[in-house]
Amino acid sequence: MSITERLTTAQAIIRFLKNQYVERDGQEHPFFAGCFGIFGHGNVAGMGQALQQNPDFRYYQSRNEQAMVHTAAAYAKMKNRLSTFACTTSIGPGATNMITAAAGATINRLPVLLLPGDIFARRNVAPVLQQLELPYSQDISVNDCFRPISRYWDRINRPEQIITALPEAMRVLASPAETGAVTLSLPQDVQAEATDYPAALFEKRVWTIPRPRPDADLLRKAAEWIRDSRRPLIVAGGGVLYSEATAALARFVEQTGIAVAETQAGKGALAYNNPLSLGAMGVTGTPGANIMAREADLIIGVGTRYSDFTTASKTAFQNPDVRFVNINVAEFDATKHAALPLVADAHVTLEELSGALSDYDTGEEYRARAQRFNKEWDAEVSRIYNLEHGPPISQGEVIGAVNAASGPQDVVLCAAGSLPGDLHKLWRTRDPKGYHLEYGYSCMGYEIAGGLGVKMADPEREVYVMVGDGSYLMMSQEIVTAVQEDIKLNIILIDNHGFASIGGLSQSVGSGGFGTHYRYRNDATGQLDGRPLPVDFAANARSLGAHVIEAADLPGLKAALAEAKGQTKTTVIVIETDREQRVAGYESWWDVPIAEVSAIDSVQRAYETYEEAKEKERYFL
Ligand SMILES: Cc1ncc(C[n+]2csc(CCOP(=O)(O)OP(=O)(O)O)c2C)c(N)n1
Ligand SMILES: [Mg+2]
Repeated sequence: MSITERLTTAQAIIRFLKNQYVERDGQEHPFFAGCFGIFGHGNVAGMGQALQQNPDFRYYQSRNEQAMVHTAAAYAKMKNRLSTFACTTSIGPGATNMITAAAGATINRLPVLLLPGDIFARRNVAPVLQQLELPYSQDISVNDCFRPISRYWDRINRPEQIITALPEAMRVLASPAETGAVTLSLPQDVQAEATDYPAALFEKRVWTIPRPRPDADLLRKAAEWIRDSRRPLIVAGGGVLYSEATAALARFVEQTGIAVAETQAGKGALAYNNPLSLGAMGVTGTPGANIMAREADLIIGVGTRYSDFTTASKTAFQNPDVRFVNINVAEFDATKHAALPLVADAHVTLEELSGALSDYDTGEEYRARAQRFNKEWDAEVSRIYNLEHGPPISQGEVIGAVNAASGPQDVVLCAAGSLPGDLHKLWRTRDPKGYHLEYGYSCMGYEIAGGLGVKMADPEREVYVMVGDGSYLMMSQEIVTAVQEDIKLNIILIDNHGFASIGGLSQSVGSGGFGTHYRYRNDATGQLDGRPLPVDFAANARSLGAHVIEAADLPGLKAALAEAKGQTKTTVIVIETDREQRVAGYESWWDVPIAEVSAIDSVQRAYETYEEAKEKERYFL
């Protein structure tokens, strides 16, 4: 007779999760660091009860369901996807609050396990509080909204269904190619129901994260393409970091002399001062990266999904003969741009390519040119770091001060606004995990919640969360969670009275910044162009339990950053900046459609330049 154990569905889920491990390169890691949750009637008696009786699977409280998924995703990103959190919520709004961050996790290819409560499977008491009723079906709840943004989605209508659902959930979460948000919808009655589970379900399982090698013929061909190219360029994406391939990349680059441009997720793949580092690529890129990309006859994309910010809306690669070799563990990404696809792990593929290219070098001229770009860019960064603007000072100076104050191992973190572009260009990254940008979804509100996840993943590093006033107002409440867990974040809050980023964009499309300032409604104009709104960010952060320092100028900011270093609790530094003192764009373009007809002259003019620029967009077939 097989051995069974009588548990509720929720208890069995926790028992299973506790026993899941992943292994890569011979090293084993527990896959789940615990469970974030906010309780309501949809999970308090099910998952809540199960967590209570499993204190070794730690429960973390959050202020907002979206935030806790950001935290889990940031944690997973920092751990190179080898570990994450589960997230439990009530039904209805508690569940759907997770959707925004779940989409972010899937887009960024980061594993998170979502366990939203769901309406009664039993149905007799329907409609329950917070239930969506539809006249045409009883088989739908708001949790069906998770389907398009989940890499695996299931609804558990009977306790025994988890016996087959949980291993599938793990297969997807642990797969470098498939990973993203995984949703198991848990009807509130089913969570609390018990059955006899096979004991084997709870045995320790180790999921091996493989390092698939490329097809031998394709690898040979890729080496030929590289040998034949005169102007190759590597585009390094997040996959380089997740695969822990940065040292292999540095060796490959040193050996071959091929220069590297980095995407937002790939920044840090190469140290900023490596002579073959061209820095940021694309819309928010450096002149060197964008000029060399424009001329390149071969792009070697490593672990990149080629977002429009990387490809400058498909205008970045202008050489008529350009070809692509893509190294990617996901076939979906490997085949983009009609590339020669090396569907494989970045680390082992770079090593195999190194072996196949022992006779290859880009040559002195190429190397010298890349090095010149690297040096010139560093001088430009220094110029922007030391602008001596204002006060209010410039955002570039703030970035310079934070970079100087942070140690090489420390982490800067950001997600939305004008900061990501400026950081992509200006941050001097000294460690592969030193730069953490959520720029797949660029979700305002990720910053502080994400900072929490990074610090939980690596408490030894100082974490510098850089957040705009707009993002802060959208989601800052996780300061409370940081205080609750005694987790120290350094939060640099940049107050520029609204949306510098979208304000600038609005100007560039001819709309003059409409709707992007934080100002009172003006009775005279009827518009939002009155006095500035009187938000007291320092008082706000202090009220949540943070230590707060207000800085008025650059010396004040530097002193604040020094003081923050000595602090043991989460510290918020508030600094006002001049939103009009922007960092320029360099040799790139972004497709933001402009009104084809308009009553406003500036829009008409912007449309004409837009039409012209759009002609550079290419298909790669
Ligand atoms: C959740 C969400 N809503 C809207 C946007 C579009 N958006 C991008 S940046 C931005 C403004 C950000 O303002 P702030 O944080 O103050 O940064 P700043 O632009 O001033 O640098 C907006 C609204 C977004 N990225 N995320
Ligand atoms: Mg702002």
